[in-house]
Amino acid sequence: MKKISLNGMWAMKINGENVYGISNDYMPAKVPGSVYETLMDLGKMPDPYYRDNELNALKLMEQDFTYQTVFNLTEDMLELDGLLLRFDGIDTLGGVFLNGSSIGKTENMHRIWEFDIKDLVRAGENELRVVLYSPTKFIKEEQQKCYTGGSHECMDGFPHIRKAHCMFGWDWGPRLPDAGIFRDVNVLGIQECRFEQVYVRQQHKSEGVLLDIDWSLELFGEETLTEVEFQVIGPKGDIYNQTEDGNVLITEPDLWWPNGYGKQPLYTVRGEVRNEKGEVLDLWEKRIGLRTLTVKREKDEWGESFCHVVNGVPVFAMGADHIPEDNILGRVTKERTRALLDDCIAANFNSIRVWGGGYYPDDFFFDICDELGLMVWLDFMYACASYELDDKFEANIRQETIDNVLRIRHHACLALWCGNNEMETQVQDKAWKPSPKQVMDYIKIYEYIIPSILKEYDPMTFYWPSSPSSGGNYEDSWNPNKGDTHYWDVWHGNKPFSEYRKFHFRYASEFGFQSFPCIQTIESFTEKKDRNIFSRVMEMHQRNTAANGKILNYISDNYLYPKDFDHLIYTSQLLQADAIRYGVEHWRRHRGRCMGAIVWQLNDIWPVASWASIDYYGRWKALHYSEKRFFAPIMISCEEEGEMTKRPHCIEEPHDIEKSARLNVANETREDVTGTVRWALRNPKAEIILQGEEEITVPALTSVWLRKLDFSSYDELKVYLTFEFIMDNKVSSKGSCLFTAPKHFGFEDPELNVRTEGDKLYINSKAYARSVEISNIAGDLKLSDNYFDVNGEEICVDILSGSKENIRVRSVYDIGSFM
Ligand code: BMA
Repeated sequence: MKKISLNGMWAMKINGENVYGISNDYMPAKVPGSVYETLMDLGKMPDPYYRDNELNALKLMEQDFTYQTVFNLTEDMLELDGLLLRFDGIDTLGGVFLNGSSIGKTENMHRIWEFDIKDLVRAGENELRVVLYSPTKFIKEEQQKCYTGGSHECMDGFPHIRKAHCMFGWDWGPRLPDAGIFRDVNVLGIQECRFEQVYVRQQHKSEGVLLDIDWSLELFGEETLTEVEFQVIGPKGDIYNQTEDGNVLITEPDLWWPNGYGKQPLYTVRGEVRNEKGEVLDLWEKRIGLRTLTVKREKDEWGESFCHVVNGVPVFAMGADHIPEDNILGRVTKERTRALLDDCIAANFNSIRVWGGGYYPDDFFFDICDELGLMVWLDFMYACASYELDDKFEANIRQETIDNVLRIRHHACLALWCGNNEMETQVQDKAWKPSPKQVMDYIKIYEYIIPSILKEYDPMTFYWPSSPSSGGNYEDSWNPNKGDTHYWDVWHGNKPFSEYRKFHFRYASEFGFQSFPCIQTIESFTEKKDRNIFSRVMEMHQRNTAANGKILNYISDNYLYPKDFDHLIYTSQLLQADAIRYGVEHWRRHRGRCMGAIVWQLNDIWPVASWASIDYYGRWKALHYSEKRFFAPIMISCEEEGEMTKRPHCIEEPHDIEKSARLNVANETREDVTGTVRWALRNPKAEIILQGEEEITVPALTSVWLRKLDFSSYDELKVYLTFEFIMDNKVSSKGSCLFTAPKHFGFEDPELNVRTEGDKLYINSKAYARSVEISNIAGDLKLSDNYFDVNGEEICVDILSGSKENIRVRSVYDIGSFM
């Protein structure tokens, strides 16, 4: 097959008067690219992420746009049996014109569009035009014809268009429904035939892994004799050929594992179709990983399990929910995605859930997840809405499903396909006022159309109808003891962190807590006068209307009133880290009953206050460092009782309360581990009052409880507990806990200081310093650890990247000290 790339500089114009007063002349535009990207590159439009620039950028989308290019074809191309124009992604509503004739329409950004151009092209120059129609006008018009409801932060009518929903706004995202040609454009020249599809099915047997390769060809010319041959190249370059029955047997297979459980070897499967003359007509090449991967759902004493099983091993899923990495799609690059996913590995993730309100990620996203060992829970792109199914919509989403299943199914990382985000529960609860037909349409789409396509195209991958769900059919959807759960009572429901302990979900696929990004990120979209969380600009960058109130409310429960804006940001990040740690540690302590903790959310689409652990610029919030600790394969944690759980308000009539600690060590590796648990009860100066230690063995893939320690006779305002797990003379995991809210603890000034020696930082404290933050003025510091506790000692951390200049430290002690 011949491929002529049409990527490069095209021309683009705005059709009509626009908010920026830009003329209707053609201007140079990059393809792949978008309207916003082009106008920003040319300096014709200000950055829509700055202050409230979003508002004008949204108005611009009421226009239509024309993209135009000219490409050359040679005589010999014209002689080929098939000529196709292929768009890997158009956003979204397009009319495609070749040499003045209409060749088709596009109406779904999630699909691949191919047009037969054989009879329309000529040797020499050919003119290609793509007109992109206003997405905002379209949804408005369609909504008038038929009501479909959905998330209130998103624009009315968004379910009518197959375009990343969050481009129309979300509770963490702006309304910037850009338009463009966002993936590759090619002319494909086909001689005789091409691969229509190739499916590699694995059978894990005692003699090795048998690859059963199923393929089909799409014919363009006369039917001729062809030969199809496959070969597999192992991770060390070893070659495996097909046996007579067409299968390939991999003896001594090197299995693929999620991060933390083993390595990620990848095998390349290469196929060729040749004609009688031996000419190669088409090539197919993909990398696969040898593994079995499914979800175990078995009745047990608590309900029904929900757990990834990889190569027979039950895996506790640890990770976060992924949203699109940028509203301007052209800014999502392989390098940026790799940096984000590397950060997931740095925080000990083994999983990631791609949330259904965005778009199906690029191939490189899945390639990187294959390489890093991140299991992908992949939602189909439907979220928080009700959809109206008619013949046209059905045909459209059928092809969308087929395109994406064919594109993604071979990836080792693909753990699960999921029908949608939160729709089973929301349609059932009539959250968006679905019509009775829409309630039925829901079942038709997610429990018939999509699964029947998967049965045909990817029967080996587990399918789950919705997240959350207990298995579908609107049955028991909220059951915490069955299927996966989204738990939002902490945060949306204003419940205290300890509420997490009331639940032992089988798999928590969403739970989250918001925070503000760090000051440097806030500076990127504000002027000095905006830097107050209730300013108009800050509120434009806080899309969950109740959120600022919630943050302040949770601060009042936990911390002293922060002395300034910068300490408010810091405190919000500590709260976020505290909250999520509270949940995850609890669920890991109950490994076996709970088998997944996927934090809402990993990343941001623009600079904003949100649930993300990594902000838009890739800066780690306190939560991400905390994730590194509480997702560590071997983790010690403490289930404490104290004022927060027994007497949350100090004005209650005085009564004795339990102050106790139950330590637990969780081992998420495939080996048993033996080590020493050491604990110490300390005063605010970090001096030890009482201590103990115990040697324990934690069997592989379990968690082990230690006996309860009772400290009820001590003053909760003056003691705290430190604990660590030591293996081979090294502390592998540690932590500390208070028996009162941090706001009421009698902290003493730790007189923190920091010194740099090469790539190391030494942090020194004279007393208990809780949640020590190390930062620099540039806001570019990445460390081996941060936001940790220092117990009147010196702690060393590695500088992984960033400037060593102007480094500062602070701790909880500083939040409320106005002196
Ligand atoms: C979840 C998600 C998102 C949303 C988040 C925070 O339910 O599925 O729709 O952004 O909550 O509210």
